[in-house]
Parts: sequence; C-alpha cells; structure tokens
Amino acid sequence: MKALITGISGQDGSYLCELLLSKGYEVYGLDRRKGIESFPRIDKKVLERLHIVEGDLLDFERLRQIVKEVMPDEIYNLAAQSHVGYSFKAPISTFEMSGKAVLFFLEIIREVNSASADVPKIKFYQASTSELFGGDPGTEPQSETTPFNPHSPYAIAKLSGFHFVKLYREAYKIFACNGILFNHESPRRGADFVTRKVTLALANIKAGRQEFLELGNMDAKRDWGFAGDYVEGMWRILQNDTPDDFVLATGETHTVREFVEEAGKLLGYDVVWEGKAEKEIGKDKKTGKIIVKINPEFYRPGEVNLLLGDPAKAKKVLGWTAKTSFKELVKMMVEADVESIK
Ligand code: NAP
Ligand code: F7E
Repeated sequence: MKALITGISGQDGSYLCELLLSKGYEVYGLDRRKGIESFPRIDKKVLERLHIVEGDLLDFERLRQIVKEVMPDEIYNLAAQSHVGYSFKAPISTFEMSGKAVLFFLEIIREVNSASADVPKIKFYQASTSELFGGDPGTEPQSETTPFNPHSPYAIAKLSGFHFVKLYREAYKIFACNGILFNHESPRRGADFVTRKVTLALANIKAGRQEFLELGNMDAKRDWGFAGDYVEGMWRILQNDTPDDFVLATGETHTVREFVEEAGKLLGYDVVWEGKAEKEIGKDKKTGKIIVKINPEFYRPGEVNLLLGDPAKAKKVLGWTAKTSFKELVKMMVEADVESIK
C-alpha cells in the first residue's frame, strides 16, 4: 500500500507516518520547500524510510503531478494553516489552504479515478475538525448529526472542505471521508497551541527560565486527546467498507484552567486563582508566586466555548476509542517538556 500524507512535518503527520510505516506502507510526505530539509518532529530513522516530495498545497499543477507520479492508494490531507487564532489575522490564506486545496485533491482524484477502469481508486481522508460545531451552549456532546455553526475563518474554511468531500463522495462516488477530530495534543504539538504553551512554560518556570505564563480565555473547554491515538482513527476511517464521516473524541471536556492546574500539580505547584476576567491570576498556594497572568492579546474575536465530542459512531463502526486519558496526556507532555528544556 502507498500513502501520500500532506502536512508530514506537522504534529499529526509525524504520528501518522510512523503508524503507516509500521503497517508496511510505502509513505510519501508532501512538504513545501523551505530551502532546508528539517523535520524536528520525525525521528531520523523514520525519516530515512519516507519519500519526501516537495510541493505546495496551493499549487494545483504540482499536486496533480505528484498524485499521478506516486499513484497512492490513500491520501491523508493533513496540511493546513491550523491555528484558529491566527486565522483571524490571515483569513484568506487560511481559507485557500483548508477550502480550495481540498477541492484541488478531489478534482485530481476524480480525474485519475475516471482515467480507466483498471486504475486503482484513490481513497481520500480530509482532516476536518470539531471547530465546525462552534461550541454553542446546548449542542454538547457534539456528534456527526450536530448542526455546524463555525466561529472563525479557520472553521469556515474547514466547513467548505467538509462539504466538498461530502459532495464528491455523493456525486462522483469517490471514497472520500471527513475525520471530525476534536483537539488532540502531544509533546510534538506546536508551541503556540494552548496545551503545549502551558507545559513548556511551566517547565521553564520551574527551571527558573521564565517568570510567568500569559494566557487568554481560561474558561474555554476542550475535549483533549492524544494525537497518537487519533492517527489510528484516521487510518481506520479509510479501512471502513464504505466512505463516511466520523467524530473522533474522548467524550471528556476540561477548561484551560483545569489543564494549567493538572500540569502545575505535576511540577509541584498548587495553582489557585484570584480575580476575574483580565485581572485573574494563578498563584502557587505554597509560595504565593504568580504563575499565570491574563493577556487579552490572546483573546480571539470569535471564541468556541465548549467542545465535547461523542465518539460513539467511531467506536461502533470502526472499533476506535481514545486510549489515553486526560491525566496521562498532561503527564506525557509535562515530562517531555521538562526533558526538552534540559
Ligand atoms: P500542524 O502541526 O499545524 O501541521 C500543519 C501542516 O501543514 C504542517 O506540516 C505544515 O507545513 C503544513 N502546511 C501548511 N501550509 C502548507 C502549504 N501551503 N503547503 C504544504 N504544506 C503546508 O497541524 P496538526 O495539529 O498536525 O493537524 C493536522 C490537520 O488536522 C490540520 O489540517 C488541522 O487543521 C487538522 N486538525 C487538527 C486538530 C488538532 O487538534 N491537532 C484537530 C482537528 C483537525 P510547514 O511545516 O511547512 O508549516
Ligand atoms: O486553543 C484558549 C483558546 O489554540 C484552545 C487546532 O488544532 O483544535 C485546535 O484549535 C483554547 C481556545 O486550540 C490561549 O482561546 C487561552 O479556546 O490550543 P488552541 P483550538 O483553537 O481549540 C481544533 C480542533 C483544530 O482543528 C485546530 O486546528 O484555548 N486559549 N489562552 C489559548 N489558546 C492559545 N493558542 N494560546 C493562548 O495563550
């Protein structure tokens, strides 16, 4: 089996390529040219087994050429501008990457699939997201049947990708699927996503290298799982008999504040909170040291307040469940960051 992964240098790309290699796949990874080949998330030995192909998600002709040359059995489209906060600053490029690029791949697959009856059909996985739901009160837990109400340029872009996948599946019988994945984290998570920002900062504060941590909305609730578990779900989605859309989630939700408390505990801090809104601070109960301050710069023009997924369909149809608990995830990330700053 041959797989093409876009976003190979990202968090999920790194776990997915390891999984597919362990299953005997020949793995091709799309990487945009940076002038220097650098894959900090991928182990050197794993990298040696990958085929890196250079190309940009927004270059239709190059993507077409790559797909025709590689002729993968499966395409996992993970590449995106994936930061929700940044999507408010760069809505147009975000929209192109998560909307237009999905259409590029579907058009290429339509062309390749229809070339001849003997050509093997390419399956397509689209990295869709719980951000589609918008987290409005009363809609939780969110499942495949929950109405979408996107609250950011990122989510609107991903919603267009979602619908293109559904349309091409229904209109052209393409084996195309959306994985509606709730937040998944790991020690390889980008440092500007809240979980990694917290674990890295707390490790630095503990080591005396940072004064305090600045955060935005502490009340936001997320259903946080481990990325290593979720890539297994992506693979299972494409192994199902019929193409379909699936929610992958843990079924548990926590506030940003709870994430800080849990990570703090592992480093010997008993974080207690004082004040409200922008005046809120998080202190270590024992020493009185201020660990967290609020910086409104990290508030978003549109926020998703509560995400809580219902993964029942994935469990029933795919036999998939999130194996790693919230506490295990936080511990894994804190321990990795304590090591990473040494
Ligand atoms: P990530 O770490 O931000 O990785 C994004 C990847 O996309 C990087 O490899 C990046 O390459 C690549 N990329 C961005 N623009 C590109 C372009 N123009 N051409 C080629 N490659 C480009 O994201 P992730 O956390 O692994 O998430 C993977 C996918 O799942 C994303 O589509 C994300 O939106 C979606 N998703 C993530 C979560 C989550 O909680 N992690 C949940 C739901 C959905 P560079 O290294 O060159 O920047
Ligand atoms: O924010 C709040 C922030 O940036 C989580 C992406 O992978 O998951 C991710 O999107 C929450 C938000 O992830 C800070 O306002 C507070 O409510 O870690 P995040 P996200 O926006 O949930 C979804 C499913 C995706 O699809 C995306 O690709 O935390 N928050 N203070 C903060 N967030 C950040 N980044 N930084 C802060 O200082």
